[in-house]
Amino acid sequence: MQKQNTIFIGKVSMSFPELPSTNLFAIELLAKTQPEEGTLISTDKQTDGRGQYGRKWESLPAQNITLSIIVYPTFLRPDQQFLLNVFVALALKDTLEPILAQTVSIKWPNDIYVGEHKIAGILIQNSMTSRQIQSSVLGIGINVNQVEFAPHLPNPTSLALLTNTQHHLKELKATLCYHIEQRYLLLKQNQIGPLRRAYVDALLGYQQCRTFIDDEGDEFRGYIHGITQAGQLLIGPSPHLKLLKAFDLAEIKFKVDVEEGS
Ligand code: BT5
Repeated sequence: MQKQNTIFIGKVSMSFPELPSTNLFAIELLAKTQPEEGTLISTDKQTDGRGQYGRKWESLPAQNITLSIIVYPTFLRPDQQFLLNVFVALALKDTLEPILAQTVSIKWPNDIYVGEHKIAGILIQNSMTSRQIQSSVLGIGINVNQVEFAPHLPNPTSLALLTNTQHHLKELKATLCYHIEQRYLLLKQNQIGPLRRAYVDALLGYQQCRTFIDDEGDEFRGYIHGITQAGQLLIGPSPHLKLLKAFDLAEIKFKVDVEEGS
């Protein structure tokens, strides 16, 4: 894999043998100082990895990527925060697809999938005023060389499982930084239309009939048509019919049919 240089992402890099959570460390750092934009915090052993809504991210020591990057997207309004998910998810796709030589999808809103299996997760934590996003911690976990996972994880996979080979973590991190920077620069240049288009095109189940679970636990079938400005998922009853309903993350779960997967 080719190592690509960056201008600011990962130029300041802090690496720790062990941390509870790289996101937590980054948030604490932001409370104390103003770290350089692009500061990267990584650890070999994350003992209290966080997912969304208090969920956990589980990663065996020294086998995977667990890192956080600090950026200052002050050019975004609070109602545009979903665009941070968009650019980070696309950067992960850019990073993983050439290695895997197969399609990498984004399971709305921010999980990274190969087939019906989860290879990476994103946790973005923002600090904002009523007018702008002040700082953002981009937390990324990628399953790289781990080949055995706890049985309670629903559908994990890793680069090693998919390629039958071990991967160089430092090089992979450098490639990820490069793609994060490229996509971030597009966002900063206001290339919102192309970024949103690429995100929607990459959605797992886009324009396919899938099963969803609403906030009352009821299952229903529908077609993913895209996302709203705020990043809600648009689901319609047929591939073309324009009778759409927009769902927030808290309202809906996306059922993954693991048995259908790769
Ligand atoms: C995520 O949350 O997928 C976000 C994960 C972000 C992790 C990074 S690591 C560096 C940084 N520091 C942190 O503390 N966090 C970030 P969510 O969409 O809520 O998914 C969490 C769910 O994924 C869990 O409830 C499990 O079901 C599943 N899961 C946990 N670990 C996994 C793994 N290694 N591979 C696949 N699935 C996993």
